[in-house]
Amino acid sequence: MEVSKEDLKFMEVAIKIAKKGCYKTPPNPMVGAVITDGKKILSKGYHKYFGGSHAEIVALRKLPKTKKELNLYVNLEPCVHYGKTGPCVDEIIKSKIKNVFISTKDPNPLVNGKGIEKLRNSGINVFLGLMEEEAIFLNRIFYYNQIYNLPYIILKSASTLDGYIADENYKSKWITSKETRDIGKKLREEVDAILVGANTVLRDNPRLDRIKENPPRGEIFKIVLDPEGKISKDFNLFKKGKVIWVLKEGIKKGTTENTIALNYPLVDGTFPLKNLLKKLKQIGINSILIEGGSKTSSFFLKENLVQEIAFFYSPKLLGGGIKNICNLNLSLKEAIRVQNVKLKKIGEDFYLRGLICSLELLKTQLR
Ligand code: AOF
Ligand code: ZN
Repeated sequence: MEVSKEDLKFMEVAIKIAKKGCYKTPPNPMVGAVITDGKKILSKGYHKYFGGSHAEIVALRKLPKTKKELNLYVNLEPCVHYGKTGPCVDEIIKSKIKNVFISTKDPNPLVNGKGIEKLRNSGINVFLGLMEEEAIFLNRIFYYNQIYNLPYIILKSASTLDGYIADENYKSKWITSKETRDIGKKLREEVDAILVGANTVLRDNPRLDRIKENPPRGEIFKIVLDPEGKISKDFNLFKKGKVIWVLKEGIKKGTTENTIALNYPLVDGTFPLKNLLKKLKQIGINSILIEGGSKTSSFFLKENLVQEIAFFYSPKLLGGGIKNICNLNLSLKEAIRVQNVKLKKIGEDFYLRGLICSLELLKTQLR
């Protein structure tokens, strides 16, 4: 059987309904499932929230009785493991589904091809790779987490068109408009944690809260890189949520119920960032938004630990001041490539979103 235009259309629906789980499924992926009789959709389902039923099970439960052979479209390989729910593959095998269309393998080591193998071994036809790129893009945080076992990092900045986040004296606090800043704040809903350097805290005293919490997702983590222990618990960010206070070895700050202090050696002015990220992943942080400042952002970029950028630009020029990124001094040949770039206009301002992490690379890791 060849994959047809109709099949693509059904997978498009699966991906569209998967998005309904947006912000509620992490650390699980967004998954949608569509069951058809080959001509029309008989039932649909999506993974609604972390710990909830898997998409395929939701769709199977809603399926009307039929004697026909059925097709299933799902943007992630059905699971074979017992996690918070039972294996989807077993339920598919018990049903009338004879053809399963899947966008990509599940990189979760507990699944990773075993679902496809079990389906095939029980006589079900499996078609792999339908809308692969769209599916990886949708769940890029999940794929990155599973493949590299590190948190996915989004770097945010708000600057003038020539890349200045403040004037020389840090006097210009707001560069972009209120409307743009509110959109910037919504980025916090996409991630488990926000990371800033201590200087940003000392200068702006930000709260770093989400606009709205998103149960059953836990409270946001606020990570502060404070090598010299310059900040204190009087700052706003300690008022709500959980704080991870990263300090130079030897500097003591007490760990409380809502504050975890971590100590690392400082080499050339920076922490061993990859080790820190591994630790944060163990704590349960799968995605991080870096919200400043300039040096903090640049250290992560330098170590190739940033996967995505969200840059806001105001149509102004300063010609000098504090740059959004500094000290990288790359040659054009070494320049960090930004792909899948999307640009949106917000009033006078611009919102640019792009990937540093290559979808192609993630794709090759799945094979
Ligand atoms: C599916 N369908 O809708 C989703 C899947 O703890 P659990 O039982 O929810 O399992 C979570 C893992 O299952 C997750 O890491 C991913 O590998 C897979 N997600 N699989 O067949 C779904 N959400
Ligand atoms: Zn499942």
